[in-house]
Amino acid sequence: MTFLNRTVLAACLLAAACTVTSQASPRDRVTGPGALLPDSSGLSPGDTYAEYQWGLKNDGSLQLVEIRSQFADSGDAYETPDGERGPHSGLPIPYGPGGYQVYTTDAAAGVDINIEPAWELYDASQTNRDVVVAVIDTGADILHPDLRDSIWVNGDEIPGDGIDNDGNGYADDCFGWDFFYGDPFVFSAQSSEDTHGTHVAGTIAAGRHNGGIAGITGSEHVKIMILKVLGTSQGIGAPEDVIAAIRYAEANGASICNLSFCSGVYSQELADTIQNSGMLFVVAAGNGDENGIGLNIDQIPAYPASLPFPNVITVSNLMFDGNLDTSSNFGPESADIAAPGSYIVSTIPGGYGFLSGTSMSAPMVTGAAALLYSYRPDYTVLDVRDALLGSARELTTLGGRVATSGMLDVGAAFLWEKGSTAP
Ligand SMILES: [Ca+2]
Ligand SMILES: [Ca+2]
Ligand SMILES: [Ca+2]
Repeated sequence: MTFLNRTVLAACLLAAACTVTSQASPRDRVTGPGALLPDSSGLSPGDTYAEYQWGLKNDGSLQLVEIRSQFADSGDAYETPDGERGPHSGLPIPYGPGGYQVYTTDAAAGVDINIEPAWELYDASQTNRDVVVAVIDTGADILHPDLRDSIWVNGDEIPGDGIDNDGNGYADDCFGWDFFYGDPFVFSAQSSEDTHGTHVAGTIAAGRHNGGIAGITGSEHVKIMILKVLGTSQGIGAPEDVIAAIRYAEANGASICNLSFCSGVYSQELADTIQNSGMLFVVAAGNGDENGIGLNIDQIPAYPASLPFPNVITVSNLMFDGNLDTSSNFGPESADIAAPGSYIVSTIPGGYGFLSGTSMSAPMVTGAAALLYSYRPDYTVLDVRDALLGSARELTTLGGRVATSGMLDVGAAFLWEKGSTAP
C-alpha cells in the first residue's frame, strides 16, 4: 500500500487495471475536473496539474509513504513441483500492531529534467520546425481535451469512406492505425486498454497553458502519430505489428518513435527494421523481474532495450529521490540515460492519472528529443541523441547503471554544442 503526500493525491483512487507487457504499473489516478487546483509551482501557468509534475520541476516537497507487511508472501511455500502455485494457503493474515512497517521516500529538490530554460529558448524562437512523433503503444484518447490539438492528422486521407485515398496502403487512417485489431480506430472508449498510450502521449505532447498537465513539447509544432500495437487489458503485442508500425511511421513522416514496451524475445526482423530506419527510437529499459526487481540488461537482454544501435536511446526509471527505481532495468552498456518515471501524472482516457515505470521515463526523453529537434532545424536525429546523452547530468547514484551515469537535462541539451563528445 502506498501513499503520496500532497493535498490532491490524498483523494486518489487506486486503479484496478494492470498492464503486463507494456512497461507501466498503474498506481493512483485522479479523474474529472473536481480535482483541479491552480498550479502553485509556477512551472506552467494555466496547467492545473503541473504542480504534481515532479519530473519537470521537483521542489522536494513530495514524500512517498509505503506501508509494507513484515511477513513474506506465503505463496511460494505452496508451489507445486512444476512451478505452479497452489490454492490459497488459508494461513491467518498477519494483521495487527507490528505486522506492518512504514517506509518513507523523500523527494530531492532539483531531481528533474530542468525543462524551464529549454522552454524559454523554445518559446522565444521563430524557427521551430514541425515534428511528428510516433507513439507505438496501445491506442490513445485522441479526443482528450489536453491531447486533441497534439494529434497528428493525415490530411490526405478522407475518413470513413472505406477508401485508401492517399494510397499508403491503409484505408481511412486519419490519425494513425490500429495494427493490433487491423482497423483505423486508434482509441477504444469502451475499454481501458488505451490508458498506457494515452499517458505516454500526454507526457510528450499534452497542451501547455490549457489546463491539466503540461506536455514537454506542447501541441504547436509537435504532433503524435498514434500507432496501436498493444491490446487487451494485458497490453500484449506481436513483433510483426511493431515492424509494420515502424514502417508506417517512417513512410508517413515521423522522425522519432517512442517504444515503451519490452520483451525477452529477440526478433531479428524487428532489430533489422530499427537499425535500418532513419528515425530515432526512444525505448523503455523495462521493469525488472516478476518480483519487480530491476535487471542488468547487459547480462539478461530485453528487447528492444538491449539493441546496441546508434539510433536507439534506452531509458531507465529515476525516482524522485535521485535513485533508480528499484524496479528499473539498468545496464552500463545497454541503458543510456535515466529519466523520471515513478508517480508520473499524465493524461488517461477521460482524465488524468499517475502511472509508474520505465514506460513513463521513455516519453520524457522522447518529448525532450522532439522539442530539441524542433528547436534546431539544423540537427539530425542523431545530433539530438548526441545532445541528450552528451548533456546528461551525472548523478553518483547512476554510476555503473546507465552509460552516461546521468539523467535527462533538457536545459543542458539546449546549450550543447554540436561536435562535443558524446558517449
Ligand atoms: Ca491511407
Ligand atoms: Ca478514406
Ligand atoms: Ca495542458
